[in-house]
Amino acid sequence: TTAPLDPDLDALGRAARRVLARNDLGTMVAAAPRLYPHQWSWDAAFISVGLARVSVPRALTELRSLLAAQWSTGMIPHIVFSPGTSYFPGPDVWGTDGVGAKPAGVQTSGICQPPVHAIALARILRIAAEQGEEGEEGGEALAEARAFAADAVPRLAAWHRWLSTARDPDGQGLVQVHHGWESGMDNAPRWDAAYEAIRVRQEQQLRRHDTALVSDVSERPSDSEYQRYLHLVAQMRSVGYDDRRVAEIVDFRVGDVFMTAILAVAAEELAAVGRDLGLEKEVADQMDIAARARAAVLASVAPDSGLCRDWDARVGAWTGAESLASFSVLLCGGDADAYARQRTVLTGPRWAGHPGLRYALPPTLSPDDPGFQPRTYWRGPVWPVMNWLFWWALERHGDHALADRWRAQGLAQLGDLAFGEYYEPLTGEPLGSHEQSWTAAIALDWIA
Ligand code: 9WN
Repeated sequence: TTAPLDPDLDALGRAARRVLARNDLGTMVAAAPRLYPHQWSWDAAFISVGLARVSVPRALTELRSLLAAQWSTGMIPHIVFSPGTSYFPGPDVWGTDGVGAKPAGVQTSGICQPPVHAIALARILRIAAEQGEEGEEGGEALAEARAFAADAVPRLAAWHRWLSTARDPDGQGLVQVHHGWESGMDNAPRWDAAYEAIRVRQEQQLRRHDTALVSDVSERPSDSEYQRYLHLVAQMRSVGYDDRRVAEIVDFRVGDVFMTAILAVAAEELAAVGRDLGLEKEVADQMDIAARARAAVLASVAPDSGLCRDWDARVGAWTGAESLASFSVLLCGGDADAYARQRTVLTGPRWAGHPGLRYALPPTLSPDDPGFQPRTYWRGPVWPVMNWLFWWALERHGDHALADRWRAQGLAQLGDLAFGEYYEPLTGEPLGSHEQSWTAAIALDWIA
């Protein structure tokens, strides 16, 4: 079944609210009802934007819960575990309980995810302001959001600082990830070379639930991919998740251009919020972080293709595998020519303009790429939440015509009311988890 081209937006909105309400565990929304029964870092940020369309206070609670799990280093962990539900790898595998940097009383993983949180905070403040100015009728939401922001800005500033220091030990400029999970694009082909170089000496017992929860195991990463994922977790655990030690010993250390582009815009969004609240101390620092991140993204652009590349820090070489992340200049801008060139390729027949696509939206890999797998996770499917992120960035750059087109196509895709985690780009079939929270959240933001 595929969605109609003119979805009923009222029905879509009602269904999206139901998904968020059903996945709400109280002070955190599970990323998905069965597959991901905990709070995920970047999911929580996107989810909070959708929640703000329903209730600004509930949206703030979502970010407050996540920030309560922030490590003293500044790192926001990629999972905050809810009690008593199953997911593999769970807290026993991560073994973060004795780690001094982790706040007591919460169970978390020991890695991070892309820093979209300040983007969410700025958007929530905007949504709150639409309900009324402070001190005027309807202004309670904005008052509450601004009070929350006064507390959140220094925390998010520390998070960004950690990314730009602890995660750039060589001063190369790109934010380094130690695990594909940190990129949020777990098994994207851009990580293949780094993963292939890993020798797993001791296979671990896999207690996966995910493969039983999707209709077809090929929608998920393979067991041999999971062995590598767990090998990296074991390495980080063996040195107590100490930033410096991990950077020395871990078998995966890649400068992630997409994460860096997100940091550039998130730091600017945070600076703007800080300025608005009179928190001048943070503003200059965040603008520096943004400038450095943006420069690193632009320096990654390959002269021949015009596309962005990641940096394999262990090998000391660019890795140029083409993927959605190759278009990171569309997120952070900074060079009109580079932007225009990437925009032309991404909207052209190799990508979102591919004639075989059900909807004219960018998939995670070009259908013309020999490695294109239309049903397999980050190796081909189209992810609604990525469409929202690119839409948001296009709007920010004033690229409204394309933004409008992608929003319309993105809404059409969601008209099936499945709220798929990802979609088969050629047929429009929902894949992975259904009732995925961030998919419902971005639908609510789009139709507001
Ligand atoms: C591992 C929750 C998360 C997303 C990621 C997505 C997937 C987890 C998994 O689900 O990753 O973090 O178990 O596969 O790749 O982007 O945040 O929705």
